[in-house]
Amino acid sequence: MNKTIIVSNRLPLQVKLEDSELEIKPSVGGLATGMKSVHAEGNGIWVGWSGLTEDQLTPELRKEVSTAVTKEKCVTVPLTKEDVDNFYLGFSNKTLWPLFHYFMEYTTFERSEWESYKAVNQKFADVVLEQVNDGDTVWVHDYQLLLLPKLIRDRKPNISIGFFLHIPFPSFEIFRTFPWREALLEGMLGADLIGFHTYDYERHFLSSVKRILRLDVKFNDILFDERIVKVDSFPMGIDYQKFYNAAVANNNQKEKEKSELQRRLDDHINTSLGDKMILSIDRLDYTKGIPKRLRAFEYFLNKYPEYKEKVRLILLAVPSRSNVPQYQKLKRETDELVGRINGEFATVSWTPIWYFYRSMPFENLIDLYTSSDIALITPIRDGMNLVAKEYIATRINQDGVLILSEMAGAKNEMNEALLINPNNFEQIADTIKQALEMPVDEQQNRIKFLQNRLQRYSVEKWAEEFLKALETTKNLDDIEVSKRLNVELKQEISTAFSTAKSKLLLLDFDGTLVGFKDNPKDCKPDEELLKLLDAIHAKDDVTLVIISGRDRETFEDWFADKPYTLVTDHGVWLKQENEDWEMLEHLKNDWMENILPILETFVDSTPGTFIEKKRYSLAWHYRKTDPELGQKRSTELNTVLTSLISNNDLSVLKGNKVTEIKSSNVNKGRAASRLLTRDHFDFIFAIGDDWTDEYMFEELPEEAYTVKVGFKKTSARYHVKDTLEVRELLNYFANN
Ligand code: GDG
Repeated sequence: MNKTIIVSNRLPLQVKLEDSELEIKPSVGGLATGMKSVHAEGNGIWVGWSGLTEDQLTPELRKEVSTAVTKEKCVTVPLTKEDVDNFYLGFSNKTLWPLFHYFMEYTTFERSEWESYKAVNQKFADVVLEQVNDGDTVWVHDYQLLLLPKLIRDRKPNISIGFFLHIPFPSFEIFRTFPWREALLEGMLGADLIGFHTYDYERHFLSSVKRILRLDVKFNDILFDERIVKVDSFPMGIDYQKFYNAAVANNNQKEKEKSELQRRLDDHINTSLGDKMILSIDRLDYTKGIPKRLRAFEYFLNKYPEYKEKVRLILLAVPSRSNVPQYQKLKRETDELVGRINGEFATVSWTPIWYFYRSMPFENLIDLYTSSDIALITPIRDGMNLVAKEYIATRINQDGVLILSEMAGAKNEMNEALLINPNNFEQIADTIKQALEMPVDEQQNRIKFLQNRLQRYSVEKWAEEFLKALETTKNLDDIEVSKRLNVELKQEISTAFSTAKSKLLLLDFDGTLVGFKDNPKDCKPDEELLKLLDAIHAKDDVTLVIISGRDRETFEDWFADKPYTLVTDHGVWLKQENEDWEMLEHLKNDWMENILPILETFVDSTPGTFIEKKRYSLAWHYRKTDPELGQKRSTELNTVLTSLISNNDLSVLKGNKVTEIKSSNVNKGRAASRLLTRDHFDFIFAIGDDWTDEYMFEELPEEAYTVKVGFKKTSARYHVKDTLEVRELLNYFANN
């Protein structure tokens, strides 16, 4: 039976060591809830670190942990203290976390920590690989495990892998500063589906993939390593019913059932009727904008002094990563600010800020959510922010106001909240006032909308949608229109080649025999290639043709003494062994003087592009420019040219990062057909990588072996991965 393996840095368990005694309880976080049904299903398991390092565990304790977690269908990844220091506190939290949240000034790039990050991702991979079988699904979570999808894929290519990032993916301008950026992207691309909270993060990721790895992206599909990787956004929800029900229970509880905190809150509400409570809850993290929020509250009290003694801010800051220096600094800053503001504004009967630096039990969280009139949630940058959603779910009478930062992923689905920019104190102060004065019916109208959505798109739904999308990626192979040229097929072709009496090989040059370079002039055939071609040509009854869009002059230079048949300029010129160049198509080139100035304006407005002038065609190359700009300009150029060339026998050919204008009645297909009429061939083989080669594939008889280089839509029968594999094929012919 196939299973789903969930992988995250931490297991959904709290494992603690108190006086050498183990204490293990299930954790109650959003992810654990969302995954509950997935995890419980069939023989699903969860892989992660227990929270205790190897040095803390005696062999007996290790066994005990293992037995206890196995009962919960979990498998631990053993980490040493050094791993945790370098991989988790170091690289994850001092490099990736600040960088992905746009805190460049907090980001450190330590080579040793990167090494540890790689090694620990490998440790996770080793544990997953012990558990996984073909047909299983693996769902990897978050920024600590960005390399894991590839590490699993490399060893188990046929399993379904999903990856979800819980934090923002930064813009290309930020991401490009990261020294090991290629490795991170490639790590993530090991997955079949990559999910983000919002479309913005998705778009930033695609932009980095295009610019850094220079991969082809079609809508939200990435063509990578002969696979299609899907990218999409799945905004994470909460366990709505759990929060709603808890709020109902809180509302119905009798006096003696109430928590101490609830009693204190009630006392306060009853003694200061009409006064309002503003709630703020976060982990104490610099991304959450706590100091700015405090300053904005101070600004509010100064701007609207009539609210002094009438409003109170409850600040719950949950301790987090307290051994990372930036978090220690933030703690000091928060303590000082609270002290200063309270000192400045407090009266005998009123303290403006109630500050809690601790984690509270769930029931106290509900006490706070249900007792507060306003939630003030103003992160500077936040992947999603579940607290905002939880506050809304607990408002059973649909009263209350949510003030939410535009920088939280949650704002996309929470338009009915009052959205603010966390850096704009004026706006925050005015919005707090607006919230304090908002009529109840308006509060209810807003909350109703928000609740409807949160109820529908709960965390269970989120997990379900993600897995459904992952399941559909399994059918993406159907898009593949050519068959992969595997070892058996290569042998079949090679045997057909050796037994045939008269063989025709049509080989495209750029992107097929040699890889692309920034400048097409640098693609000169290398010694190894020439040796291979010589060996093939030396065989009996072989007509070896290099058929290319290159101009005659270039090939005359590169293949000066070579006996191969050459077809240049997409089929204008033909050169056969011991013969002169022959013009296959009679062409004019007087149209060039009209088209050239247009291409020049495109070169001027698109840095990095250039024109290649051939005798009978003009090519505009845009491989070196920004990929999105290149794509956009090539579409524009196409429009301009189409209207201009309609009356001239010209056509526009879109090649691999090149647009070429040439005579309509010239193409590689026509040239190949002519060659076919000159002899009788009982073995025909054609290989090429781009659009211009499609003409050739289409013109050749059905029994011809046609091969596309790269994983693209094609009318060829087969495909190979890259130019390296083309060389391998040539070796088959040469050594047959
Ligand atoms: C990351 C991303 C993204 C808080 N204090 C207490 C407590 N909590 C619970 C809340 C909420 C969770 O912790 C916090 O979740 P957030 O989403 O607000 O923030 P991060 O921890 O930074 O989470 C974030 C999230 O991943 C999910 O993808 O939304 O953007 O940064 O559920 O209720 N729970 C208890 N006591 C507390 O004192 N029991």
